[in-house]
Amino acid sequence: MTAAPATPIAVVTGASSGIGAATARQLAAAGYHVVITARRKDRIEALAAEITAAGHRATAHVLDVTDRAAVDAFAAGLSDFPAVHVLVNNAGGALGADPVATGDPADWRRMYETNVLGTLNVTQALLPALTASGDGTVLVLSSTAGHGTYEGGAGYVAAKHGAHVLAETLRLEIVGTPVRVIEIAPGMVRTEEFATTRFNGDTEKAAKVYAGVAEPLTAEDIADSITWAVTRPSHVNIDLMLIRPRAQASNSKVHREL
Ligand code: 8X3
Repeated sequence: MTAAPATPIAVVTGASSGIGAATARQLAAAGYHVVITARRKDRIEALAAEITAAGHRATAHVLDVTDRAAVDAFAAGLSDFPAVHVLVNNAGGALGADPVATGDPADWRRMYETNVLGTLNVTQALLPALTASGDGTVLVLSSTAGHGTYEGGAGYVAAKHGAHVLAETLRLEIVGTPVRVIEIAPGMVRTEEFATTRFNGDTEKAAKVYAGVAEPLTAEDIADSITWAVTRPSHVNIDLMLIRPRAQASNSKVHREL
């Protein structure tokens, strides 16, 4: 009798809400043992319990992707698993929407730290395990903000361009190894926290982002694309998928019914 193949492991960062949580749910349903990471312990533990109750596999691990020592310790702990096949670098986000003339450098720094250095930290730490799996995937959640700018967006746009460049460069550098690099670049996605965090808890400003837009994308739409991309046969590399709602023609051209 041959042994059953080990369940593939998928690590998802920033999985406490939104796209990260939806991705954890969908990858678990697709057969991955998901390792759910984020800073908020209660949220990721509740999500892991929900996924487990649904008959799938999940483990929660508190992690701040900007803390390199914590990331290294997390990666070392993953050696309990036989192999790590997928890393979804989802942790990140936007802070502020001020023009360049008045933007807060602290917001810019924090966005670079989470969106770029956070992705760098986790990718560097897990690349050996992903390579050792013989069939690894590094997925970077960038944004349409990584592919064009808009007024008031420069700090976030600069950080997401950084995430895009990280993905594109890594793909060049590791070609020939058994690891592919996928970039998913969503446009307007309405999640419970993205815009509220951006506007420092101001729900009125956050609501304006989606005002009159019939159907912004949902976290589930993006999780669906992520799950599709990572479940393609391993020789197929979806380099980049740029996804917008039908009502959004560009970063700044949005149809609103007001
Ligand atoms: C989210 C897209 O338009 O808020 O990554 O920059 S946008």
